[in-house]
Amino acid sequence: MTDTIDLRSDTVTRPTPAMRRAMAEAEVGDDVYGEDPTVNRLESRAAQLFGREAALFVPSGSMGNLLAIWCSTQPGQEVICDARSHTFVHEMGAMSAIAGVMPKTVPSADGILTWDRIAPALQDGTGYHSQTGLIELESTHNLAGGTVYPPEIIADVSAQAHSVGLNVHLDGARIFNAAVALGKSIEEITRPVDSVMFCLSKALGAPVGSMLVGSRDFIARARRRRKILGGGMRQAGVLAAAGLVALEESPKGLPRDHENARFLAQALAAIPGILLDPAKVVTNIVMFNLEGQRTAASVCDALRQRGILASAFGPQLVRMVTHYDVGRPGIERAIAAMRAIL
Ligand code: TLP
Repeated sequence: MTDTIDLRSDTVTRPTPAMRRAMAEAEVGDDVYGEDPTVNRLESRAAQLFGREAALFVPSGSMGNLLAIWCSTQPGQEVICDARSHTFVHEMGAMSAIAGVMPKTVPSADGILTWDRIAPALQDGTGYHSQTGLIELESTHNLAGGTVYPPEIIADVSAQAHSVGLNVHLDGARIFNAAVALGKSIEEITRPVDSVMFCLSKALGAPVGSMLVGSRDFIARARRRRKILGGGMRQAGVLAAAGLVALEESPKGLPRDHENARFLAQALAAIPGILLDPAKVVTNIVMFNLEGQRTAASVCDALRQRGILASAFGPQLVRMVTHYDVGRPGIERAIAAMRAIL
């Protein structure tokens, strides 16, 4: 039987042999006492890579985004975010349930919020209105198909936000993919924002974990609130060890994932019944719409029968994500299956 090709997400990767070795050998302590040397090393390294004062290891990207929102707002405020942002669409309403804030969604082209879209959504808290507390951006943008914020837009939105006293949080779950696509350093592309969440467990391939980076005060607040959420992880050095390998080793594999995504997108775009602009595929996410009566669920079922896993992200929206566990032959199998099905 041939192996399953799992393109549902880049979260499905298994730890590399180097990660498993590092996990087995990790020096550990109790991180709730701040005594896990490997977690401390990971946090220092992340802060250094992003040019920040401090970083916090968190169990998931969702928790990292929630902590960032919670530590940057007051209950009753609004968070301006893209209408298709992960925080709004895929985080279970956590910002409202726990931080007590409301998402104020703004539609965008390709997931990229520009200041001219944000400005009309700002509210100063007078009269009947709640107050804007934070602006949240996402790069790469998941639901828009892995699109990348142009650095000048991040810089402009941040400068304008700061001029009206607002902070900007970046959901950079796949920020390393953005850096590779732009050919720039992580520090350079994230410098203008106030906080960044990025995932070790997506494109970088670590089994578990994400990081929040920002100022010392902000991270100290986030550390207390991580404990409130039950996110104090004790001997988490075994996980942080894999995260350190992911940080140092995995970015160099991302260009290959991006090439595979481009190759996949070009082939899919040529299949009748698929709506996809391959020019927009610049990282590792391939999103496409189906034409006519076909549903995403039925196509994903048919793919599954051929040993290919993809995700239905809407009634007719399908997502495939490339990652290091799937090489070119796997991508070719996925293309052949889609041709056969459609
Ligand atoms: N995204 C997952 C699913 O939740 C959709 C995926 O498979 O892509 N921000 C962005 C932009 C994300 O794509 C994700 C995960 C998160 C945050 C949350 O990370 P986790 O899953 O670690 O909570």
